[in-house]
Amino acid sequence: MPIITGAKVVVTCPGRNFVTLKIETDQGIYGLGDATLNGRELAVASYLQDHVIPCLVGRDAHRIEDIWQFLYRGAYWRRGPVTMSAIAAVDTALWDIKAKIAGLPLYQLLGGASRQGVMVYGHANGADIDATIDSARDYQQQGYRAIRLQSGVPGLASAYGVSKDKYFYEPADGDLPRENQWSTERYLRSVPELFERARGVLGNDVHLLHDAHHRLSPIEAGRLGRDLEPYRPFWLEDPTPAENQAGFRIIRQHTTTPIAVGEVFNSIWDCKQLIEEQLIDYIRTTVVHAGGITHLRRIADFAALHDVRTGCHGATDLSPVCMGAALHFDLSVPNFGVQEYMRHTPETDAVFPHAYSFADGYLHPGEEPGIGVDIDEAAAAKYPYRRAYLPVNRLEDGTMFNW
Ligand code: KDG
Ligand code: MG
Repeated sequence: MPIITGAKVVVTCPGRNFVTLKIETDQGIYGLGDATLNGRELAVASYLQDHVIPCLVGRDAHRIEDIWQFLYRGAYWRRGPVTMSAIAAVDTALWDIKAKIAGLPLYQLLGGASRQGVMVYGHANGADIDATIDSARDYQQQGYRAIRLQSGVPGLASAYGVSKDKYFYEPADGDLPRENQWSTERYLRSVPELFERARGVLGNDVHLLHDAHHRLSPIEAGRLGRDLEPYRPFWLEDPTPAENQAGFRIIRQHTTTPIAVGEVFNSIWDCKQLIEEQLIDYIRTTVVHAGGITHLRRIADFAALHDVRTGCHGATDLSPVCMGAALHFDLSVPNFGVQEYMRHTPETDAVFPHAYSFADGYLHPGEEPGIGVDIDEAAAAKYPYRRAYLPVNRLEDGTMFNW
């Protein structure tokens, strides 16, 4: 049995911050896990270094479930994004080790491929509707079968999801939180027009998605969903903050637009009512923020009982290590829906060499043993940590609002 001999946390900032756990074994095989929590990176690094790694040394790396239960059930303080990202990193690294020892790509250990590739959605955005549609056409020409549309809102100086760069969007862009402005009224007027025009230009064969980024009340979300119905969106994401899961009943009473939620969830308990009552259609929890492969499979199996499919978060703050692991999960899970894919910068790709690749609208995790993602520690050392925050949001009268 492979014994854990040590582990270390690598923090690097090749354009943005990433936290990576590397677990080593006495067999010379190591595993990697992503532990990046946007804007709170060092909290997870400390949790791992100071509280988790000392408990790992000497354990059998094959006992993934037992180590997961030790870190979750064994701890008095359960759940929360910091704890669950740390557990996720350990879990992912252990699956990486197990698959490397087996000499198989991870998806083979998860039951094998259920499909030929993982349909991904790209991010089309622009300062106005014309620019967003141009960007979407570009994605369509590259072969994307699913595209998220986000556009600047007339009257607002900046909007969530609109990047300065053509391909690379990085919302965590201030060493202290920048302040954005928000108006639900202006936003609700502009999105249906975006979708009407986009459907006209892009046709019916491409899936169109939209992220409301927790900005609406349930009844406002119901109205937006209803207004978008003629353009058949694949999903409306994060329509409203989900602390009050029962609030989603109101959305369901008003629209048949499919609802996706959960990129900020960290455990099955965050989505229990949403799934049980079939208040959502896609669950967006992913490997790094929801307890790793082990817990994500548990969520997906529970979701399958209620006709909810997966739609893993895949923004740039999820490192290539998370993306690689997510793709093995996506390829194998029966109730797969779609995978978000925001390309990383060339600097990030150089720090994390990986086997996954894009073709014809699909990503494939590749056939390398393990998760197929490595870290070049010498390259990582060239990019020291830089504090970076997501912005905050205020209404036009100065009231703090949801980001
Ligand atoms: O860390 C926050 C980002 O990942 C988030 O703002 C991106 O909403 C997002 C998405 O759907 O990718
Ligand atoms: Mg989102």
